[in-house]
Amino acid sequence: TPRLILVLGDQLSPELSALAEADKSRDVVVMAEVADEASYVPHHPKKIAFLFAAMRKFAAQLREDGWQVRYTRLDDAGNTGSIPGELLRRAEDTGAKEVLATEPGEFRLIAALEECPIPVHQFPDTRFLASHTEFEEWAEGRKDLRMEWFYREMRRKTGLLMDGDKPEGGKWNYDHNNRKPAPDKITFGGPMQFTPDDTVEEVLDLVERRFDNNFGTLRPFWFATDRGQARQALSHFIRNALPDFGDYQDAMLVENRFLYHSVISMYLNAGLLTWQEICEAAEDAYKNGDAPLNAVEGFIRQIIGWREYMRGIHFREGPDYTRRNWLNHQRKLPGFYWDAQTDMLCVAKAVEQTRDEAYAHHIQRLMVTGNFALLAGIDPHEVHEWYLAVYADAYEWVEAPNVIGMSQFADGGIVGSKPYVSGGNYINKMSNYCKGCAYDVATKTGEKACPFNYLFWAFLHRHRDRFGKNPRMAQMYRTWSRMSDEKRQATLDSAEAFLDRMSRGDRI
Ligand code: FAD
Ligand code: DLZ
Ligand code: SF4
Repeated sequence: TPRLILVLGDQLSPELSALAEADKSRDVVVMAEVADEASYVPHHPKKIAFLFAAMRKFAAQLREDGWQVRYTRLDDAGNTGSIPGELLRRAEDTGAKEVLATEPGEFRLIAALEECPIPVHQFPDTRFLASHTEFEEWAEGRKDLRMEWFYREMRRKTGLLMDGDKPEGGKWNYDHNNRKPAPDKITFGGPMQFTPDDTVEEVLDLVERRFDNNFGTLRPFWFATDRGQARQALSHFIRNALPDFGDYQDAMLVENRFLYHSVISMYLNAGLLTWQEICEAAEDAYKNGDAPLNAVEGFIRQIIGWREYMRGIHFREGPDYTRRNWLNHQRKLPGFYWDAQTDMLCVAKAVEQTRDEAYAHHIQRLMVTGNFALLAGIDPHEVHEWYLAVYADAYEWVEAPNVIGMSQFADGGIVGSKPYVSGGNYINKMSNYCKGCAYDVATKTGEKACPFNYLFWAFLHRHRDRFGKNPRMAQMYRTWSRMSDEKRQATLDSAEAFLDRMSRGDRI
């Protein structure tokens, strides 16, 4: 009898462990577009279209490679609407008695497979560099789980940018060369864009029909949807943007949505690219003299460092992680996260581009929308659901540690040693948003003042008992204490008035 081989929408890799365990001559691959997966959060239409198109093309490739594939389209009559439902239906069709799967990236789906009436064997997802056990062993007994130490182990393990047992160039991390403010001119024209083929067009029509009310613009749709295209997008980045990636990693510009970023996370997370091919391409660029060490090291660190580390945290912390709320923040997510109707230009621009592209780069996510939510005391679970819905690269294993941990400090300091909060001056330094903003970044209190300015101090004040003793925040608390009583009071009054207006739904 055949066995069923489950391939999920973010498991589009020929080297997938479930496929490696399977027997092509006997087993049947199951892939399914289902309502449950498409609606556990209101995903951005571009995210859904990308996954469905990439799934259809991957299924066609598997058939060409000699696999039997049962593929369910969202509109198929008989679609049961869930992954377990489709497994049961296909088991009935084929007589299969068991399922081989690769462990999903979200606990809710892991649990659903465990509870499935037909036995499902979940094999480890070997597309990552660090296994769960390896991360556990690294984390075991450590007081603080700093990414940097984990990253060094991953450098040693892979040999990437290693000179024997020493890091290339003598240092592990070249970030002090990075983080330059936005340049006047960006020489990179942005990520490679692809014209939709017939498969993609068909999916776009489907998504338009079925997910018309979701936040996000579907067309123009330009993502790569198969491995070949994703590789072209990667080469395009390596050749044209990687050399400047390090310098301008933290910059933001009104008129440029991508700067020197790779815009490959959605491909990597869905399985169209591997971390190996990405990192090797970057390392080659350094070895051939095409890209400087600070750029290549910084880029490789994001992938074998941050990305793997975040996944480790997710699986170590468990399913309740997304419910953590260490700072007890309760405010509702304001409507402008969905309609960009705010006078704060930095926030409006980040939301607009998120709506149009299902993409924002790291500093927009962290220091604009994330920073604002944290300063304003928004319920971190609501923030988490927003991020999970709106970005094409978002799956809980990577989104939750970034949002709950890094951005909202709702885990109490597992991912970060201090919260990522700043006033308007940081945004002003790294971007040109403030020049065109209705608020004045140089003003600290009152109607015209940049809200980030007073919210920043009000946040520190509100959480003094939690952060007052943090040595990395001592300087900020000293500055706050040195302000005159009137200035402190004016700051707190401005913050309160602003948050009241926000909660009332006034335009702010
Ligand atoms: P680049 O800047 O070109 O970086 C290269 C690659 O490094 C990325 O493609 C990505 O694979 C990896 N990477 C970089 N930073 C991180 C990080 N912090 N965690 C994991 N991988 C990283 N990334 C996601 O893949 N999915 C998410 O849902 C997600 N949510 C985020 C939410 C918040 C609040 C923050 C602050 C960050 C989030 N990130 C997420 C991390 C990061 O912002 C994105 O990976 C990055 O913006 C993707 O764009 P890029 O491919 O152009 O990245
Ligand atoms: C995100 C997503 C969406 C929108 N739709 C599907 C789908 O219809 N079928 C499917 O197999 N996977 C989909 N996915 C990806 C899954 O939600 C993903 O595998 C889990 O969230 C685990 O990371
Ligand atoms: Fe954002 Fe403040 Fe600058 Fe306006 S002034 S763009 S709100 S940081």
